[in-house]
Amino acid sequence: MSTSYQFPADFVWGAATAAYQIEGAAAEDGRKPSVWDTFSKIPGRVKTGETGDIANDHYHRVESDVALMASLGLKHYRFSIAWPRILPDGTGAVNEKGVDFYKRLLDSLAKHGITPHATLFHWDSPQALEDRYGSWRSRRMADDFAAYADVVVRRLGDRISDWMTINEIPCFTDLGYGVGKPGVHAPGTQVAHRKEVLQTAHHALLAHGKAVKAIRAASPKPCKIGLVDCAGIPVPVTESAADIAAVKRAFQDQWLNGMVTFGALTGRYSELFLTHKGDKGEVPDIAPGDLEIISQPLDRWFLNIYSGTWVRAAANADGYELLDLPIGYPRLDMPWLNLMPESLYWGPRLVRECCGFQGEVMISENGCAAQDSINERGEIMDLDRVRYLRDYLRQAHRAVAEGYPLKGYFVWSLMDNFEWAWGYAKRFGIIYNIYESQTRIPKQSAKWYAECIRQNRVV
Ligand code: GCO
Repeated sequence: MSTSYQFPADFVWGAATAAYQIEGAAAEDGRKPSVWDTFSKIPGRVKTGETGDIANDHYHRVESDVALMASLGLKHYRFSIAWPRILPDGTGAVNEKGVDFYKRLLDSLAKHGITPHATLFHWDSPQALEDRYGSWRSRRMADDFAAYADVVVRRLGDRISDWMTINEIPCFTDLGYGVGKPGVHAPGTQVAHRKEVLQTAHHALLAHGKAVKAIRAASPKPCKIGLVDCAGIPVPVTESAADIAAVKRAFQDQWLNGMVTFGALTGRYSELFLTHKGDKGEVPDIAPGDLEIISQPLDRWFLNIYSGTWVRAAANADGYELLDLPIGYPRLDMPWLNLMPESLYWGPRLVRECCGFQGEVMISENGCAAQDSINERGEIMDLDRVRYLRDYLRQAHRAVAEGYPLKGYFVWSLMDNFEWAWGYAKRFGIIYNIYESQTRIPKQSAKWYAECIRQNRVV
């Protein structure tokens, strides 16, 4: 069985996108700016000078995009809801026209038998809240996010039972706020001390916890809820007992794992995080009861995994060593996209073994940018992406085969889109987009992925 890479019958095969990266229609039907609208218009912040004003024009092409998904045999679709489309001022009056857009999307998905997985926040916070109180720098953001979650679930909860609260907390906190220099993601703020950066992550975790409660209270039907984590994944150089023990130590303090993964799943920031950051005065202020709110029981834990870090045991105080990559290490088309398929196996395993999480784990993003081109027959033969996806999915299969609770996989991304500070220069889609004409062309990887879905195995 295991060599045919067959998945269990109920394995979730999907594709993912995010609102600001595909929707466009940035000023239409009552939507007001998000911090990404503001940030992308500041010269130099996006390498190509581009914005998400039009993006994939998905707002006007929902029906044909969903039909295209259906033609690939996709049964699950992860997308995000734009807070400033629903609540243009961040709080207060609801923009029902914005809600209607998501109803159109959801009805279209239902028509094609595709299950929606909705992310409430994928980085596009309302500019109004940035102007009012500095968005994530304030605890008020957590309450306003929970109120927004309530509004969405009351209106769309009859059509959605799979919820993701927040996508990748480190990417809009740690990358949104810089010490001594502006953050490289929106809002692109400069702060004086790293503690202030970690404080924004703490507020985002509070927002997650409060939103979980709000979703459960407002949902008209049973639903499953999780947080989308981009945990740093340490991978043992050898699968020896010593290196595996080292990896479990390292998992505690890779990037913001010590806060996000451990805070939400165990109700405590990890011991190594507190030691390392405490020494430098970087641990955020934590009010009594905060970690209780942050660690709401969850049905699912979502991991966005693209790469990892090789680790080995070491005779130092931490018990591990993170290894540098040699020059020439295989990499896809991003500086950080080092080929490390084993990360897809170790992610689900470490969440279970280090945090004791007993719920379902899903890979909510995995994929790669590649230097795609159209050949004379009009095809995109992205064999590098097929190679990448196949290697990673085989490791996902290993996790399932060994009994780790990996229940699903969403490829990033359904189609090429606005890649944040890189603009449209980086293509992550399994569907190619010609932006000038908004023509969608399934790449070879899409055809390959469709066959995986059809056979329910890695082909
Ligand atoms: C991510 C983001 C995506 C990116 C992708 C490639 O969650 O980092 O969810 O929006 O486009 O990861 O960098």
